[in-house]
Amino acid sequence: MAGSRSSPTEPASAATPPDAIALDDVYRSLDVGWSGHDYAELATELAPYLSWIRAFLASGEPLPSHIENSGSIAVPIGESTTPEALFAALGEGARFSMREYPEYWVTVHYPNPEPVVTLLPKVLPGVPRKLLELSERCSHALGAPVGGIGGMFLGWLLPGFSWAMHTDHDNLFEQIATRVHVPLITTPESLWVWGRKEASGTEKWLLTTHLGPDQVHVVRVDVPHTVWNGHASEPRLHLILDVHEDAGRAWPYPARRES
Ligand SMILES: O=C(O)CCC(=O)C(=O)O
Repeated sequence: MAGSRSSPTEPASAATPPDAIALDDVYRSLDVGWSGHDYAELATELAPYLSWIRAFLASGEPLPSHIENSGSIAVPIGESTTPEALFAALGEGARFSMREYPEYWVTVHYPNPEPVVTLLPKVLPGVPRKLLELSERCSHALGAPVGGIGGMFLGWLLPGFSWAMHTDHDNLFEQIATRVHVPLITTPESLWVWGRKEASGTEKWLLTTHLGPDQVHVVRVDVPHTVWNGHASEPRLHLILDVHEDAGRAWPYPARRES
């Protein structure tokens, strides 16, 4: 189970903190048997979500962010919900602010020191058929449920955006130790990063990798991590699915056999 997994960043003793993370300890590439055509169909079915993101960005409305002239927007996929219902489900500790627009709400909350911006469309087109198929294929390949209502979102990063390094298994809003990422818009300058935080708060980036498009990537988020869109002008968009390891198997998953 998730609680028994080893942490590659856990020091053997306080005197010997790790100075490296092996990719195999935190990442898997997953073969779900999809072709480029399948990924293109998925992208087409997700197009309405992109329209909302682009409309919000074009509106000139403020995008709260800890990085000047940059930012991130998350958009849940699946069933329509209201900000009140979304955050009520998380209990009393969940504080948020919101702005209402004709087609969506934009909420801001603080699971970590930086603001997290979520765009909630008022009327959703339902779960795209290809996304259901992808979730089933991922669930089958991993042996744990993947995605589902509340566990599927799009993550848009403006150029220059990066989170502070964090973990997700231990915070009120997430409680997820492993995620699936499917890059929809990306450039080689967009990186996934694992590392550690010094006692002083200083971050050490120990391992970086680019998650390529038209592929399914499995990443550990119970190890300190961040993402970085290092491109000067292009955004990055990933489809992100939670892996519900409490209801199935957990890390480590077998490594993919290269043919
Ligand atoms: O890729 C993203 O947009 C978010 C990744 C991340 O930091 C997370 O899943 O915790």
